[in-house]
Amino acid sequence: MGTFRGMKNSAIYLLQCLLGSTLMLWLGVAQADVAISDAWVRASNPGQSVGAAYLTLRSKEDMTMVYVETERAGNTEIHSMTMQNGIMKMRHLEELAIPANQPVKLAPGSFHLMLFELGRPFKAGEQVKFRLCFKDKAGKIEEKFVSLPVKAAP
Ligand SMILES: [Cu+2]
Repeated sequence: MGTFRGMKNSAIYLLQCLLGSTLMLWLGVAQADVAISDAWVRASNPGQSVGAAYLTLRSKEDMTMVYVETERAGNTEIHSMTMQNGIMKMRHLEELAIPANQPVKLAPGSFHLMLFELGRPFKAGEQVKFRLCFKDKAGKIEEKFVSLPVKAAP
């Protein structure tokens, strides 16, 4: 525990992240020291296949968010959003940097978590579990489990 295993293993850690949390527990992946606030999932309508979730991330050390999943969506991506000639453009990011002591805000009109292949709709008042994976400066993967409340868009 706590020993530096070298950059070579970071790809293996990331693979563990993709393989799911049961295996993660067996392999002893550390809990990420990242604070989460202002977190919510946008309420969705029946038949809607795509949704969004928002949160603010804070870390005392440089961290990178590399993977997000929830059991309520078939696929989850980190997206950025910018205006280009009056048109909203979304881009899929492989990872999102969280510089030390600088909150990174995922909010409507900006960065967000895009949720694809939704099953049942997100109803206001529900809690939705997410697993977030982060990479620290040494390349070690750490995870964090959070429950996000569903809210109607403001
Ligand atoms: Cu998006």
